[in-house]
Amino acid sequence: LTLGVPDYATTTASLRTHRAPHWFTGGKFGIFIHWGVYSVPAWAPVGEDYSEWYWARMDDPETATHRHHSREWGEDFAYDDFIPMFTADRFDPRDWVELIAAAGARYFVFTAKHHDGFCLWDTALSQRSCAHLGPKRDLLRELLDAADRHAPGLYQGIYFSQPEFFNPDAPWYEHAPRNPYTGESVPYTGYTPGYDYIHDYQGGQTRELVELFDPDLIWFDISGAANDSVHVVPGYYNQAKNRPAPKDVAVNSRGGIYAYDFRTPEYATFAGTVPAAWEASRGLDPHSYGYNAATPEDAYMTTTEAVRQLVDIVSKNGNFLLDIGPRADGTIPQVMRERLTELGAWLRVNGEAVYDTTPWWRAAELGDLRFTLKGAGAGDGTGESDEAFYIHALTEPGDRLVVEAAVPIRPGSRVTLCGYAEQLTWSHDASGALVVEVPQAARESGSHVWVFKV
Ligand code: FUL
Repeated sequence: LTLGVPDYATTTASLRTHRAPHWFTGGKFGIFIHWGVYSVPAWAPVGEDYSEWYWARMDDPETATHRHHSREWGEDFAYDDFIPMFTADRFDPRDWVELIAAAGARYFVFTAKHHDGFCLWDTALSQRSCAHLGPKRDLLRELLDAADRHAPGLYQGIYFSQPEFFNPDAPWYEHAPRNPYTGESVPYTGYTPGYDYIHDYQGGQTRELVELFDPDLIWFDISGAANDSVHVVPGYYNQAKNRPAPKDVAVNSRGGIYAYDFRTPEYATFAGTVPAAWEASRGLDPHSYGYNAATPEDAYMTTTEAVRQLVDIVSKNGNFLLDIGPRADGTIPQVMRERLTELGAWLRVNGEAVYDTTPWWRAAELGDLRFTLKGAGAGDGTGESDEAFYIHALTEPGDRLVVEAAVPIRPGSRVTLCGYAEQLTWSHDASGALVVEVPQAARESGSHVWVFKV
């Protein structure tokens, strides 16, 4: 007797039975892409604010962005005047997905609509989109098609902002359609007015994204008391589940309901291991997801910092969603390309200690050391199958690595360093700490984070 899996119902109780899929919890590393009209001004006070918040900031006379805007573009230049300059004329979706795959990411998340309400797909519910304005192309469609063809292993995520800054139909902005700072009315280029914002428009657009693109993940943002998630998400789960070839999908914690697959700390991580699935995101930029042309190259996260962050997060049971901000023309700044390429090179050598691992629940961290493990009897010293215990040194080890923890190792266990061919000699010192001899050649063969395998 085989029982069918029941459909999800439109209740949070039902939605709370859903879990983050294995491709997500095992995937560990994704690339976030923030791209939109805000990529035209591409400005925020460096290290302090998000460039994708440009519109909200430029209208507030108190802000550095307001001063910058008046100086560069003039008081009368409205945010929507940037739309024609969002050209995407050098957007090469194949290049993007190949770069993401080469970075060793297992999935990506693309901003279909950010808070400015400008849609990067051809939505039937408004003409405020890249299909009718700016590039006059369906950018999301092009990206996902390129991923299907050129990076078929990558899982595809869609970011969707539930609120819009100045939407004239939005119920939660009592000042809408007025600028909250100046009281001026805000023209809203391309938007088709008259919808019930929550049910017809926000909910409608989410349903549309599900039906048109069948994404592997929905990354809601901001949420709010008013949302239609309890009606939209079951349809999404059921569509994935009831396909001829069922697939597992994920929804993040920002859809405004207490039912989600993973939590989403932003420019932050957890101090210790957290059992429920989570995903930390941040930009390579010191404090922006969208491109900030004012950020000097040396302020970007280095590859070493990014690899350390990835390892730290994974050792605590999280995923790392690392963000890039392409330029308005669709090119990806060289500094971002370099970081991603170097991350990929590190992951090709050390990825076995990252993907599909679990944290070592007994110790998330020990100074500069982190731990992950793999396989049922991981680290029991039998050397069976791919069972392994990994020690990650976040800084270059000296000639002896001392691990003051109850590492599962026993006589006859082999210790190696990922990327280095020779076996390493190990012992226990008088206090019981594991001591691994690390010859100079071994140290020099590593970079960013050194991974020891027991
Ligand atoms: C936040 C947004 O306000 C930011 O602009 C960015 O999209 C981040 C991932 O989520 O809530």
